[in-house]
Order: sequence, then structure tokens, then C-alpha cells
Amino acid sequence: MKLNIVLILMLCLALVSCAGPKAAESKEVSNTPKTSKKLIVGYAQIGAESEWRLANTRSIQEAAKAENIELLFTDCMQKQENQIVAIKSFIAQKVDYIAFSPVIESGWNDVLTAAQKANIPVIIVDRKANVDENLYKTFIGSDFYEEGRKAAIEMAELLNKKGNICEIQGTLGSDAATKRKMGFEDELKKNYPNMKIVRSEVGDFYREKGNEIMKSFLKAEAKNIDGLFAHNDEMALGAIEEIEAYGIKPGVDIKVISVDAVSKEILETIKTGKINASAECNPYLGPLLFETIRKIERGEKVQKNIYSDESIVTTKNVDEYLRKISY
Ligand code: GYE
Repeated sequence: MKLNIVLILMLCLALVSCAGPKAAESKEVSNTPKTSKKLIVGYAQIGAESEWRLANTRSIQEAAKAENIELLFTDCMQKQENQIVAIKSFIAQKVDYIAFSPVIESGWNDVLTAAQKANIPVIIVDRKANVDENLYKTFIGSDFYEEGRKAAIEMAELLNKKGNICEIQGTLGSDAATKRKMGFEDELKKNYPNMKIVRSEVGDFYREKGNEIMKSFLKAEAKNIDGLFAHNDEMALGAIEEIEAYGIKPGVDIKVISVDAVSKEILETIKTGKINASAECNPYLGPLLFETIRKIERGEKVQKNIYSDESIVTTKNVDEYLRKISY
């Protein structure tokens, strides 16, 4: 009888010890994450109008690859209707997330409501859209108003708080152009009553428009222009070609300030003094976009607005930027 009990006990022990590693294994197996399906993100990009945009696109594509996320990327060639078509196709393809940079602020309500109805979270990148906050998870980009303010403060320094300024604006109705203009104007109104904007035209962020518009400004009142504020580097680079062709010195006779500070060309031009400064605008938003998506996937809270921390590049500090740039 005793022998039977001993045998049974030994058998039980053997069974438990066998189960041990397996149980552990099964524990490990049950703990290993479910094979996480590869996320699919649809991105409707504005276009390829500037070095800023090209850097932004590269950042998004490289970050998606690094995160092993499948990116459906559409270049919408500056047209809102192309962006809306692209977003609708992402919805039809049942992507996991939609991200886009609205070319202009208005006209997004219907398509973002459709994304919401399809339970696809939307992340707005770069420029803001005029929609209800519940139609997107978060905004990732820059404080364009602050960029405009910084440009005005720098211009005041260069002009000794007195002078006539021409302005070449970005895309009419875009968050970037609207807020940069507002920030610049408000700063002048508030602190620099002897500085005023005497001419302002829309250049759509294109370099050749910078040439065209600056040529018309010079023709109209070359002697009366003390400063130029261009909403991006491309338009400023186009403008200084016309200032030189007119026979006066950009950065000296006409002080020039722009925004972006992304390309090697703009940094080298600031170094020469032909452009006096460029307010920084961070295009490298890819890593933050996909980090935010991962956070949402993990059920973590994300901020409604995630802003880049930015400065202004001038002839005084341009060397440190030139050392950093790999562009
Ligand atoms: O300043 C310009 C680009 O939306 C911040 O768009 C972006 C702007 C940038 O074309 O170069």
C-alpha cells in the first residue's frame, strides 16, 4: 500500500516538473505579443513645391520604413481636390490611420467626417485645417504665428525700427501663410509703428513667383523699399535674384527675411549676407508622426497639438547650422 502511495506521489511530481517548463513556455507564449499586424497609414501630401516639402516627404517616408509601417503616399500636386480623393481612397482601402497636410485650412469637414464614420483616426501634419477637434486625433507641426512674429522682430532690428516693407506671401488660405502674415503684422502694429507693409502679393511658396513679384515691386517703387518679408526661402531666393538684377544689394539696400531655413542653399546665402535671416520651420515630422501613432495604438494619451521647438537663423549663428546640415 505504502509503495503505491510513494509511486503515485513520484508520478505526480514527475508530471508537475514536466508541466513546469511547458507551463513556463506556455506562459512565455501567452505573454509574447500577438503577431502585431503591419499598420497601414495613408498620407496625402501637398506636393513638391519647396525644399521644405521635399525634406518633409523624405522624413515621413524614411520614418515609416524605420517603423516597419506600410505607407500609402500620394503627392497631391497642391490641389485640395486631389487630397480629398486620396483620403477617400484611403478610407475605401480601410487603412489603419490617415495623415495629411491640408494645402488650405477650409473644406475638410465632409471627408474627415467620412473618415470618422469609417473609424479611421486622422492625424493632421504641418498645416492646420479648420475642422472640429473631434475630427482628428492630433496636430503635429509648427507655430506659424510665432515664426511671423520672429521675422518682424528681426526685421525691426535690421531696419532700426523704421522703414517700408514688401511681403511675398505663401499659398492664400493656407495655415502657414495666414498665420505668418498675422504674426508679422501684429508685431509691427504692437511694437513698431514706424514700420509698415507697403506691398504684399501671393507667391504660393514657389521660387519663380518670388522672381516675378519682386520684379513688379522694384518696378513700382524700388527706392521706397527697405525690407522684404518672404513666407518661405524659395520665394526669398527668387526675389534676391531680381534685386541683384535691378542693380541693388540684397541684404544691404533691401533687408531680406524668409522662413524655413532648411536647405544648404539658404544657409549659404545667409552666410553671404544676401538674405539676412530665415525663421526656422521644422520639416522633419516623420518620426514624431509614427511615434504618435504607436502611442495611440498602445492606448496612451496624446496631446491635441504637438509643436516643434524653433529658432531663427541669422548671419550671426548660421555657421552652427551649416555644420549640422547633411542636406
Ligand atoms: O514654409 C513652405 C512649404 O507648410 C510649413 O509649405 C509649410 C510651408 C513651408 O511649401 O516652404
